[in-house]
Amino acid sequence: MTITITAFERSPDGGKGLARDTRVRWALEEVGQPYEVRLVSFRAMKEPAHLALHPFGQIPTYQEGDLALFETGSIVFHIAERHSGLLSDDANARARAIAWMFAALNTVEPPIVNREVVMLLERDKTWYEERLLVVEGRIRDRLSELSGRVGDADWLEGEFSAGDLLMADVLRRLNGSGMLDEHPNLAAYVARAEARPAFKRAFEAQLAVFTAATTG
Ligand code: GTB
Repeated sequence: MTITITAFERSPDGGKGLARDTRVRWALEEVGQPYEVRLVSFRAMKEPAHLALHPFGQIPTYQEGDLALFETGSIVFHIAERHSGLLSDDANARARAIAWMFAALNTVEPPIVNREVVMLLERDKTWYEERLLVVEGRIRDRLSELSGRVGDADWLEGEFSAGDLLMADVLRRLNGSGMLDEHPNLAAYVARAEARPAFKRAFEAQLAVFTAATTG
């Protein structure tokens, strides 16, 4: 059955792979599943046809036969459950990997997104610098904790898993901030993840959308 995901017609990141379709593309590449991409404009995302797939009018969505999913956590989990390569067959290892998936999305990603919101929408406020320090402090707390846990391991729980995929993709949003470099083991963790052939294919695929849009 054909898998179709949605992605931005024009990603505001200019092809840096920061929009969340990248993690879905990456998961599909890791398990060797081909997929098609339907590009949507910001306007189309808020129209009834897309809202039927995604109640919040966002990307990415995932369609496979009569199954339609939204939320990257659920999509990556679905892919990992249906195909081998992202979740261990061992029940406890699998449960721990799932815990890291939730940790990536519920504990680490929120302060990182908050920083982006502050930088995007609050830059003109008199209290901007002060607020940014507070928000970055919350990220630094999480990074210190995560760094302590990762130590010198390659991945969070032995083998690379869907937990690593989501965690690394979340941390990628800090590329260029300097904050990851404060923890060389986390910077190396993200670099290790980005060096995976599946990530590279996913990255190139999302970049191709941007390149086609700017040269076409
Ligand atoms: N919790 C949802 C999930 O994990 O699927 C969040 C989905 C989401 O935030 N989607 C964003 C979206 O559709 C795109 S990824 N936004 C449009 C809207 O809400 O109207 C977020 C994103 C967008 C752009 C950049 N960038 O340009 O750097 C980075 C991340």
